[in-house]
Amino acid sequence: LVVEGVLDANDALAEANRERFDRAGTYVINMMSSPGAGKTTLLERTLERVGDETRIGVMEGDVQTTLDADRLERFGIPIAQVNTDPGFGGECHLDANMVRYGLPGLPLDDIDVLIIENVGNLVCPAEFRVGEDARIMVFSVTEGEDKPLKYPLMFRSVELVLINKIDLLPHLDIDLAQLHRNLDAVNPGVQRIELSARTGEGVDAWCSWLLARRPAKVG
Ligand SMILES: Nc1nc2c(ncn2[C@@H]2O[C@H](COP(=O)(O)OP(=O)(O)OP(=O)(O)O)[C@@H](O)[C@H]2O)c(=O)[nH]1
Ligand SMILES: [Mg+2]
Repeated sequence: LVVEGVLDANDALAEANRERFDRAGTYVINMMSSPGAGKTTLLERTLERVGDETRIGVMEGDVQTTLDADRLERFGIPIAQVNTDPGFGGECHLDANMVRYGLPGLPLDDIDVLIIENVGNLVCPAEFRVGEDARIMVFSVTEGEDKPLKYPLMFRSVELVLINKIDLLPHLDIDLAQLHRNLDAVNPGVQRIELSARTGEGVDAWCSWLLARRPAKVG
């Protein structure tokens, strides 16, 4: 009962965030993954490719440090850092209230696409809506083909799975065909793109997905 109450309160705040995003005409992506799956690296590759074509802003969610925000600083884009420790009890996810807390640092009117890099965690972030338009996840092939079955909530809650680090496949035992079957078992037909944030293979397909979602903002 208590948990349900918490989630209701979160949904109300998520709705308020949503209204702010809509008013600014900003498309918001909640990017989730296990720690180290490659979210920040993929953001770097993305900004290198399409940073000139669309105005991207980033909100970095981390338990501690500004290390990820520092990595993106060279792009000169709007970045807001939200640390869950201290301030939010060291939580393992961003919730709608934390995203609201980070919003004053972002000029939403000048941002076409806001990418929220959630705290690295394969469970908690999926439980909290933050007012996003799309939820996506980065999955590293080093994690193993069984993960969709073991952590179904995350895989079920996203509309796109970016299967990252495919450059490492020759060194791994992962059964990629079984991974795809497991994805279909928990989220039938979910869109997926195989890529490598290291070599850049497949990153253009992801950028096309992103640009197709970009709102037509005027003024
Ligand atoms: N081989 C290989 N390494 C990668 C790839 N993408 C990311 N990495 C490496 O994986 C490590 C973690 O990458 P990050 O981008 O920091 O991952 P993250 O998901 O942002 O991590 P957290 O924010 O801490 O959850 C780094 O050493 C990256 O260089 C890839 O496609 N191939
Ligand atoms: Mg990161």
